[in-house]
Amino acid sequence: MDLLLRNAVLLGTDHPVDVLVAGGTVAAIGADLPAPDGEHEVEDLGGRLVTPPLVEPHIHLDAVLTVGQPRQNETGSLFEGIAVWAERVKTLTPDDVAARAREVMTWQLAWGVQSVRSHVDVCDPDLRALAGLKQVREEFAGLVDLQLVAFPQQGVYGFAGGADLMRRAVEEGCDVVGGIPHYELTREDGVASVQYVFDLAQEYDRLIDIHCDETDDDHARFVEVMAAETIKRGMTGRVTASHTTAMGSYNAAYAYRLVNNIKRAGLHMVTNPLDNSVLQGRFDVGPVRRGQTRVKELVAAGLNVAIGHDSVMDPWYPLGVGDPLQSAFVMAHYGQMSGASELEYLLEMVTTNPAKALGVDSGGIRVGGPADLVVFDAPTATDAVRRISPRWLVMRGGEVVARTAPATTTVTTPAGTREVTFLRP
Ligand code: 17E
Ligand code: FE2
Repeated sequence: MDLLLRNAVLLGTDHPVDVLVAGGTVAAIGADLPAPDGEHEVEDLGGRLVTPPLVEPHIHLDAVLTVGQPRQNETGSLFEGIAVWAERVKTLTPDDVAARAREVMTWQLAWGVQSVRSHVDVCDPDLRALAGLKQVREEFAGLVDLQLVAFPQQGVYGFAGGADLMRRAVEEGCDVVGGIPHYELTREDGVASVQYVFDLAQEYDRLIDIHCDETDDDHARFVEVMAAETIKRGMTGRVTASHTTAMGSYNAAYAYRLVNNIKRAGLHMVTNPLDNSVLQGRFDVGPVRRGQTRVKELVAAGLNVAIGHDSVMDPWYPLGVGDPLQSAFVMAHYGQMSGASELEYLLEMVTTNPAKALGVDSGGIRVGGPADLVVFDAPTATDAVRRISPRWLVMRGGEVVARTAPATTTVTTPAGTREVTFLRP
């Protein structure tokens, strides 16, 4: 049945329009559209913000919901998180992974996320996490597009058999090749691991997404290797560098040269403000560095920068509900993106920008495009970020797949009892 959405404020505009959804696509957009002839429904969105689907470019679905298992991360550092996870990996089963990932993907869909890229730890001779995530990829087909990254959490060369496991994981269905050069045993191994990732990706025609320089060590310099390999092999557009937090600690002369080379390479950059705001700076005794990549400089250089969530309740980050708007909210603070246009841009950093990195539809809401969209219970992008507003409605292929009835709050004062919406009257 056709659906006419009235009074939708499309992202980047400030006046309401009507959107006609027919046959799974957007059939018309305009002011006061006439109702279609055939059987149809009409829903008035009352001036709510409508965006393209949210895209999650970086999460570890194999680890979600494992916080505290088998023990807590007492120091809160990345490295203790990796050690705790290695213990938990011993008891993984494909069903255990699938059950946890299925739960969080359902949460993500409720927030409007319709494409997800998940890293999957392949440092396991039985590749149990991959088996579990392949099962949920199948289950969510047509609803949430799930890309799987072969991710060597313990290192390609630091883990016995790591290189072979990477190849097997790619052969067994990973869409993307990952890496962790800053965690390899030596700098030389780190460089070799990046080259191995590029070799595999070329051999199997896969995309690349490397955890790169996720450390406060200003000597961690593997992003330059990624940029160089991308340039030399002509792989622009197919390569993403994730985390890259060491960039926040580089001297200005080096950073200047590096940003230029990243630009030449056209790397997609993914920053993960939730995890890295708590993981980095753990060895500083004050002032504590923020430990994040140079988001504003990368955006100013014209690069595609997207925001990732990274973790939901795992050894690295005990919080999270899977909502990219929480990541965007923290980005506004941690990255000081509080200017009016920066606040608006945060919405692009969780929708169209990650879509480009993943190579999924990033064309926005347009006539003839897919009827995949998200309605925020907010009149503007800034209000959506400020209130981390619920998703009123989520549509995929013309079908409503999630709805949230926002809470109502009433307050009683001597002036009487009234409802508050946390919007400027
Ligand atoms: N593994 C890693 O190396 N870094 C992270 N931030 C997470 C897992 C969450
Ligand atoms: Fe990560």
